[in-house]
Amino acid sequence: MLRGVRLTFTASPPGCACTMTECCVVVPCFNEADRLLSGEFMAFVQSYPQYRFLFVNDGSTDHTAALLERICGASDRMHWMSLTQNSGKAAAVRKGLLEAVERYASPYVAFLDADLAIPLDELHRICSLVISDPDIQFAFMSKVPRKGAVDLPVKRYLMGRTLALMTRMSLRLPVYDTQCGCKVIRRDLVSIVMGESFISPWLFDIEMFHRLIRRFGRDWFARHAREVPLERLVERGGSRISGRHLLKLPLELWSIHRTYS
Ligand SMILES: Nc1nc2c(ncn2[C@@H]2O[C@H](COP(=O)(O)OP(=O)(O)O)[C@@H](O)[C@H]2O)c(=O)[nH]1
Ligand SMILES: [Mg+2]
Repeated sequence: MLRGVRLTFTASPPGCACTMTECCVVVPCFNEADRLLSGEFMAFVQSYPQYRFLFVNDGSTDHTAALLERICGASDRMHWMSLTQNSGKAAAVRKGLLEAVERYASPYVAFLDADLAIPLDELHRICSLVISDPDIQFAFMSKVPRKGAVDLPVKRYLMGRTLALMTRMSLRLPVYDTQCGCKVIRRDLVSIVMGESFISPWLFDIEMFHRLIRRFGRDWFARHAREVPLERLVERGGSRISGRHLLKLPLELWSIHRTYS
């Protein structure tokens, strides 16, 4: 169910060929031809003129490119770009956000996993919160369990909590979950969090937090960043992260800690 929060709608600045939207949402896509719920994205942009989407095809080897071409042809607020070779989620999100800021005037940008495990009504909820409160410059969803609404498989929950504990020690911030696949940020902060390449393809979210703290400090974080617990999660399965990569995560976390501390 989509909540009826009204957003302010800003007119296009003179000389801007595109329709001004409040938020450009980047969706990294690696071999998503069978998983991408194109109908849901299309219905959402039709209902909510304040959003545009930029899909990043990350060197997919299935029919993702053809699918994106078809769905983006159906709306002037759905776009796609292609990376010539598979570069991993971090690089796809980074390139997508940099491109979004370059191409579109939206004051906010976001990213969202293609599988819509975090549904579009949740995206709308967090974006509405950010847009309506000028104090919030960065917001991130988190997977706090809620019986019957946010249920996580036990293995994933335990892994997530272990990672979260280590992350909290590294960041020295009272954050519950840094890894949820939906974050919204003000456009002027994109060059700070996305300027350099990331160390880790899957823990890059933690690097975003470190970069913000490095630039603005922890007090800024307390005032201008907001954690928004998910109200609904749709577990889709079919995770793209490999077992081999899971084993590498502690080392990557250590490397991130060493780099930013
Ligand atoms: N660009 C890129 N995106 C990826 C890659 N692997 C996964 N993704 C994207 O990252 C998002 C999250 O992937 P998913 O498999 O749902 O991960 P999980 O649910 O967090 O385990 C999806 O939008 C994927 O298409 C990759 O190698 N490259
Ligand atoms: Mg997923």
